Amino acid sequence: MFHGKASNKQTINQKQYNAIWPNYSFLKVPQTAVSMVQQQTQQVSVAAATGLAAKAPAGIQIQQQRTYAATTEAKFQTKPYKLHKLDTGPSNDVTLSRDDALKYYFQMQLIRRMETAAGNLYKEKKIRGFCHLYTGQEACAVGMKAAMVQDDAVITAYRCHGWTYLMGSTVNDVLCELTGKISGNVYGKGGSMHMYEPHFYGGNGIVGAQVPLGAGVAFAYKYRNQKNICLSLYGDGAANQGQLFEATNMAKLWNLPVIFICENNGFGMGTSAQRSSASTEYYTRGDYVPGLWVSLSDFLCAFP
Ligand SMILES: Cc1ncc(C[n+]2csc(CCOP(=O)(O)OP(=O)(O)O)c2C)c(N)n1
Ligand SMILES: [Mg+2]
Repeated sequence: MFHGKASNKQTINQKQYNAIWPNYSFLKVPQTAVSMVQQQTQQVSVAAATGLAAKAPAGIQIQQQRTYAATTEAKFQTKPYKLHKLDTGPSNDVTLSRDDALKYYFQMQLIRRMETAAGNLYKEKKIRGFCHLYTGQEACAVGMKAAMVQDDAVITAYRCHGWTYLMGSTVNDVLCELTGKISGNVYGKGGSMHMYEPHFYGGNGIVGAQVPLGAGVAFAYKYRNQKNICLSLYGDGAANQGQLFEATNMAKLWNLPVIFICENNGFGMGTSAQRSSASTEYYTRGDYVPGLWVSLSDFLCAFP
């Protein structure tokens, strides 16, 4: 597996690439889309910075309503958690510093805008093949990334553009990958579903298949005595796959440092979770494994 930022990326030039993959090099690098994403995200972020002071809780003095420098942190209550085989859950009280708030808001805005650009490029037929967007689920990835420590790993299904950015790629890397360019995350050969970064194991197209792979990454950590975890993400549709239960069994049996995370967006290819699942309480599915339900849209629920 090669990574977008790996030094071996420079060893192949456009001429060599064209010789091997002639059909993929006719598209222009979508520079307009890239700069549009960056510009728009910057503007929204500045607007957010000015707005944060207005939301400061009572007791925090605001010197100037229109500057954010006066407010260094704010306290929030998360939406309630639901617990499975756990006596206590994480605290509902979260304190967020101004710098962190702006950083994570920026990341969520950037992913949203990058996905909008990707959606437009798809409609213009500049993205061929698959294009699964993460619109509406940005808070999940940004919250989880905020809680991860160095060398923690993540593996997900095919909605991977946002994760690829969070794990180290640039907007340019992602959009070039989507449009089949050599400057893409994996030389334009992976496309929407197959992007990678160090400690990011993709981007996987077979529903549910990434879950046991995530358990495998966790096994490697345990085997090497490395104090890291692997986040293994899947959807509500994938939740009914047999391999999930097999992976959960092995993970519990060997006490692997893995967290299985079901991102329930309510549908699997247009079929509602209620129609496909006998139980939609996915956080209890692990049976003997503790589970936690958190709001999909509340970034603060995953905040460390
Ligand atoms: C093994 C397998 N079966 C079927 C498919 C076709 N397929 C692609 S996406 C999808 C639905 C998955 O839904 P969900 O897990 O909820 O993910 P979401 O798209 O909602 O993120 C299916 C059945 C596939 N890719 N792999
Ligand atoms: Mg789904």
